[in-house]
Amino acid sequence: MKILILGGFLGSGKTSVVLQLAKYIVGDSPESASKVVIIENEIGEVSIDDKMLRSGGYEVANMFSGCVCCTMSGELVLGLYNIMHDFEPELIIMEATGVAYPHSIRETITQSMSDIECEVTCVTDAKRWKRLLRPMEMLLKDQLTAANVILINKIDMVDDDLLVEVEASIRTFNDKARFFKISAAEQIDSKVFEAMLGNDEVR
Ligand SMILES: Nc1nc2c(ncn2[C@@H]2O[C@H](COP(=O)(O)OP(=O)(O)OP(=O)(O)O)[C@@H](O)[C@H]2O)c(=O)[nH]1
Ligand SMILES: [Mg+2]
Repeated sequence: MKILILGGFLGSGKTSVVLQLAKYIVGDSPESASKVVIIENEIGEVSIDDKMLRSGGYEVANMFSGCVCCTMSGELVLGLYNIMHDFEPELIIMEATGVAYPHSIRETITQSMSDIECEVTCVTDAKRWKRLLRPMEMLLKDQLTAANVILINKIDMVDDDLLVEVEASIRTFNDKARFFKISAAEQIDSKVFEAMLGNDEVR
């Protein structure tokens, strides 16, 4: 079984990407929605994201009482075992909170569950990157270094010069990941999803 962790700062576009990815995997056969379980780790109230995902017929599990990267790592492992037992999905997609450290989420999972394959995608917000970088550097750095795929999102909101600048800045934190510039407000290319799922060979 495989788990795809989506990290990235608050409002960077994680849910927008998850929605399209889930649709891409399920395709035109709604019965195959059962192959995918989506975990939304949000701190606080019942979320709109959650309602939106459920309306697509997906199985959505919530982890609300804290952040899975730190206070809830035990619950995360337990939750994953329960999901594997109850649903036997081929894929779990986990949207981490915007302030989560995906690096430690991956460590928790790989250390305690040897039979699970872990992919990490980081969603970044091209529009707000420069503004967030200084105050959030430690967090953004961790989110980026943990990732095998980095999405530079919201390219519809920036001009080409700024995009070049933002990409160069992001690459100083991780130049090994696969990079894709996207707008999750529009149709995302299938090659992006295949890379996120680790289905293409090039790394
Ligand atoms: N213009 C534009 N807006 C976008 C894009 N991607 C996401 N948005 C908008 O940005 C806002 C945040 O997107 P979400 O997908 O909810 O982001 P998120 O990372 O899941 O947010 P949190 O879960 O709250 O951390 C929403 O209003 C989206 O419609 C994009 O590529 N272009
Ligand atoms: Mg979200």
